Amino acid sequence: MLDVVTLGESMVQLTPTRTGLLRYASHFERFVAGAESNVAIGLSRLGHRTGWIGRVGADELGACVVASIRGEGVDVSQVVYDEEAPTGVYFKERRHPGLTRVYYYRAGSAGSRLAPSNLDAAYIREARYLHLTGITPALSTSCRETVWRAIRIANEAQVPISFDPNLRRRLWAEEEARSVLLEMLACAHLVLASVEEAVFLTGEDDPEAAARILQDMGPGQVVVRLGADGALAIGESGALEYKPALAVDVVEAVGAGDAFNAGFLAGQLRRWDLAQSLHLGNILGGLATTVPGDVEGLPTWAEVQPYLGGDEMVDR
Ligand code: KDG
Repeated sequence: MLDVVTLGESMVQLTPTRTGLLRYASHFERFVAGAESNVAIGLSRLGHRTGWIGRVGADELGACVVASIRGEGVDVSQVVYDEEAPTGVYFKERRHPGLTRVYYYRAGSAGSRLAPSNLDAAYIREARYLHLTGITPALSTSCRETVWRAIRIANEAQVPISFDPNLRRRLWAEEEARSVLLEMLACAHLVLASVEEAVFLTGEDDPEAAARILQDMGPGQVVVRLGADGALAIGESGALEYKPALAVDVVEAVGAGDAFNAGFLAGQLRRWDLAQSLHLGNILGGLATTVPGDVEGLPTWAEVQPYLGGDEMVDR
């Protein structure tokens, strides 16, 4: 039995070693990333059992994506290899410290051809959580249908769904995004949104008020990530919790939301209360920003102990 099963597209990510416009970049670092596999990896580092369902090209980059995710201890037994479409790629452009742009080369990719027939219902039914994002339904009609089939499977088996809207404006129009994300959100038990997404979905600028509006739409728990200001959560009882962010020197912030989600979910899996789960989420979110890639900064369970008030910080 897996703690968290997730599905989505993961890609090879190329990041220039220097800041500036991408057109001038000639040296790149290669990473593997995807919002959903990032969450699975974050949980796996903390000792949880996770599985990632996705589709990659039957090509070298597909082999790279799967080897990397498998190497992090995530189960990849459900991955489909597509003979007819390539693995997606994206570039990060670090325009200057503080501004990162993302350029996707994923239209028609293998990941965007994920289809409902790729889902094994039994695999999802046995999970403690199904984690979904709003990226997958933006990729293609078959991806959107896959998301709805996964939601039906989870609902029927009473597997709670955690959902991150992960708004990606480069992938779809705002109106369509808002309507699909709200439909998905209504089926979720736990929503993990950034403050920008909470405002986008509700039209409400105040994060707590936005969280309450989102909760009224269905989910029992709503978390709003406030970036450098920490995170807040509204629980089933309606009580509000808030925890400040971990103070770190930020190198690059992409992936911090996924890391937070992994930490928060780990807290929930350990049956911690909302405040403790927020704290763990903030620890992972903060540590993820200390490196250029999405997942390299994610801690093991032993490594989070000092931040939880346990052991001393020097390891010798
Ligand atoms: O959350 C980080 C992701 O944005 C990144 O890894 C790429 O999955 C990705 C996406 O679709 O934007």
